[in-house]
Amino acid sequence: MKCWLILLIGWLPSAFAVELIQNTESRDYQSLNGEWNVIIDAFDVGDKRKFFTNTVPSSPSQLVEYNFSSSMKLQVPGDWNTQDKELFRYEGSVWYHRKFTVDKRKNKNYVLYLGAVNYIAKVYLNGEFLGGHEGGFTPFQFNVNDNLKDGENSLVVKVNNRREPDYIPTMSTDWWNYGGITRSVKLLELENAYISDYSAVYAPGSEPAIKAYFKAAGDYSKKSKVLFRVPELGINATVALDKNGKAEVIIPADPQLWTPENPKLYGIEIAFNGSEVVDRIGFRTVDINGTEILLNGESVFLRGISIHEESPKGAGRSWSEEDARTLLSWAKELGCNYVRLAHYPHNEAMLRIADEMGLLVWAEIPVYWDIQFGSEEVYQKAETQYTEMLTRDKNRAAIILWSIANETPKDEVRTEFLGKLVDKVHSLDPTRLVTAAINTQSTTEYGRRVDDPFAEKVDVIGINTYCGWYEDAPEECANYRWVSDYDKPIIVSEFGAGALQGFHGDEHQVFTEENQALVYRYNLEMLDNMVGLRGVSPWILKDFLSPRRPLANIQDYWNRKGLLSENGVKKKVWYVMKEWYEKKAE
Ligand code: GCB
Repeated sequence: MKCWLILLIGWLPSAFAVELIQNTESRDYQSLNGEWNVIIDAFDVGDKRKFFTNTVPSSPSQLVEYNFSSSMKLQVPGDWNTQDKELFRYEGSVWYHRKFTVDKRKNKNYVLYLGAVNYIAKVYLNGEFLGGHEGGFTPFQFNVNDNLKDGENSLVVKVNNRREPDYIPTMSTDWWNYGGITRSVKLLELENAYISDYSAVYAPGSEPAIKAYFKAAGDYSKKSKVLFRVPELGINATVALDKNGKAEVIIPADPQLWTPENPKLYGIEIAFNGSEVVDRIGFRTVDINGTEILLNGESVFLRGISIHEESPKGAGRSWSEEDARTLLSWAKELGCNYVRLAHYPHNEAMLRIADEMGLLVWAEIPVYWDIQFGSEEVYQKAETQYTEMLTRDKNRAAIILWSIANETPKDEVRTEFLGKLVDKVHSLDPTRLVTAAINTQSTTEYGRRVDDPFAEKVDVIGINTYCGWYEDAPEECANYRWVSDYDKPIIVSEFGAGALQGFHGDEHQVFTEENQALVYRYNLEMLDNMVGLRGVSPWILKDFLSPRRPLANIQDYWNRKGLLSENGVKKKVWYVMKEWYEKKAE
């Protein structure tokens, strides 16, 4: 295995890799979603046997020990675990294959885009290796101009979701390790020169403006003019690219600012070299002042909920707009103006719909628990995952918080690793706040003290605390007093308790709906007394699958801390939380 890993590092920077293309939905593309043939390869024989060549025997005497066309089928996008019983707990390699036809045109750039593959992907087009990707929740792409054929093409993706110590996340997580091609696959047909990336942000001041950035890719040497329009703001600007294909402009404009109450999005149009990209972007500012979080200069309290990217109908990775709407509508119904998208980058639809619905977002990568903080290689992986997420999502007004890590040990090596990542994220995006979920507070006579030196580095402190569940009796939580060594806003990024929906009993019997509600009531009293508290995102919207939750007849491999059951039935605690948010919103 190690040997394979060393090879892997070597092939990651592939010659075909291109920089991430902003807003692929707005480009011309052929969807490669649908049915793919797959071969389960538990012992990894496929590389040696060259599954990627999709060889069909040319005579009855030729021995070929695989055959995609007669093998089982899986839907893409989709995790494999919930599509086939045999794959429910499978962790290993699966080879995916599909054919597609292209009417290949001259002077175009063809880019193969994969929205997410968990965790390692190796991609082959017509038998040729395009490159690989590591990291289960961010997009990647390859230029396929040279490999793409006019007519029929054969695409093979080897996917491996085995957990390894030097991965992010690493060996243990409290969620299901869904494998597969979990988000959309597209063949983009772009012009010979195209705008690969752009951003538009609000620049406040006595003369407010929109600051826009454009980056061209492909053969842009002869094309240097970008047309940037925001019709509703009267912006119609021609922008010249520099010799590196980049441009930055500041255009006076006074937009209506995006807020959860009025999530105003402006249609923007970017025309370049005969094609146009359109987007909908909100403009707002976010800042801190002491223990306040300021949205457009006004103090805001974040009424939130944590969410896993799991189907509203039960098990399975969700990826569709429909699922995103259901999950986020539940958050709205609860009275939220904020969601914590745990514990990894969610699909793009979640962010776009959060923009549309007016839900502020905490986004994060799976630097979760005890990863290999001492390894420079692992650090580079974290930077890559962050850069990929941030590049994809930087135009979403909803995102105000980039979270660096979740519940990491309080030691120097980790603090150095995370501190470096904070600096990196700030340098990539100076317009948003950086946070982290920290669970390493010291105990005092009256409660807890926030004194983790890493808290020094972040703008907003996230606290995960399970008073009344993993520690202390529920009643004790009400008397808890929190003190912080830092004059910074605090978000209680997690608290909670488990309950099996429909299981009723005494308030002190664990896993009853009554007990869960009791734990919440006392925790909410604790939060009412918390100095510097500027938001909460209880754990969690709905029950989710986890291999760490084996208790038969109660958990059955579901983490039961949802306010909703796995398929959306409300537990008593839902109403406790909703009532608190109603009061908070007054
Ligand atoms: C945590 C973790 C979260 C778990 C949760 C739990 O602190 O951040 O991923 O699922 O606790 O249920 O124990």
